[in-house]
Amino acid sequence: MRVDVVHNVLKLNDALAGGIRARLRAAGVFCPNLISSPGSGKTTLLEQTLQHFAQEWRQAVVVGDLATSLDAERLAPFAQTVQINTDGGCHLDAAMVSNALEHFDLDEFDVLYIENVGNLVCPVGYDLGHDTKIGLLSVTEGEDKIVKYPRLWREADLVLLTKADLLPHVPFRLERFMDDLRQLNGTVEVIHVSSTSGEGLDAWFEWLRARRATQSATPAT
Ligand SMILES: Nc1nc2c(ncn2[C@@H]2O[C@H](COP(=O)(O)OP(=O)(O)O)[C@@H](O)[C@H]2O)c(=O)[nH]1
Ligand SMILES: [Mg+2]
Repeated sequence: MRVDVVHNVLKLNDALAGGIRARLRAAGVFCPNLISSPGSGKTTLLEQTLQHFAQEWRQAVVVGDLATSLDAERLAPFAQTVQINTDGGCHLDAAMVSNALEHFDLDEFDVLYIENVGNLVCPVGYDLGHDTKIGLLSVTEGEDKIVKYPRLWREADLVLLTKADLLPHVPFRLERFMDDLRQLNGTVEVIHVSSTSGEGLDAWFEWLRARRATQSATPAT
C-alpha cells in the first residue's frame, strides 16, 4: 500500500515535469538543474555565471531552500529570480517549479537555472522538467561522498568539483574521487572550478554554451 502511494506521487510529479519540459522547449528556454550538498558553492557559481552571460543570454533563476530568501537576494541583482521555500521539504518537486514559473514570461528568457535544495539524496529522483542535471561536490566535503551518495553521480550529465582553490589545503584524494566516479558513470565530464580564483570557470561556461546549443538543435517534443 505504501509503495503504491509513493509510486503515484512520483507518477504525478513526472507528468507535471513533462508539461514543464514541453513549455520550456516551446519557449526555447534551456534549463540546468544544479544539485549538491548545502554550502558546496551553487549560489556563488550562479553569481559568476549570471554575470558572465549577462550580455549573451536572458537568464532567470528558481532557487529552493527550506527557509529564507537569502539566495534569491544574492542572485536578484543579476537575473529575475524566484525563491521557493519548501518549509521543511528536502527537495524541489515539479509542482513547486510549475508554481514558480507563473512568475515568468518564458518567452522573455533563454536560460532558466534551477538551484535545488542543498541535499545529495532527495533532489536526485525528482524530475523538474530540466534539460540537464549537474552535480557539484566541493573538495571540503571529501571524496567519499561519491560512493556514499552514488545516485546523483550516476545520473549527472556533468560533475563540478568546486572550491578547487582549497585542494592544496584539504586531504581530498583526487585519484580516488575519479576512480569511484568512473565506476558509477564512465563518461561523465568533470570540471574543477573555483569561484574564488576563477579556475575552470571558462570550461564551465563553455560546457553550458555547448549543452544549450545541443538542446536548441533538438526539436521540441
Ligand atoms: N574557497 C572557496 N569558497 C567558496 C567557493 N565557492 C563558494 N565558496 C564559499 O562557500 C560558502 C557556500 O557557498 P554557497 O554558494 O552559498 O553554497 P550553496 O549552499 O551550494 O549555494 C560561502 O561561504 C562561499 O563564499 C570557492 O570556489 N572557493
Ligand atoms: Mg545556495
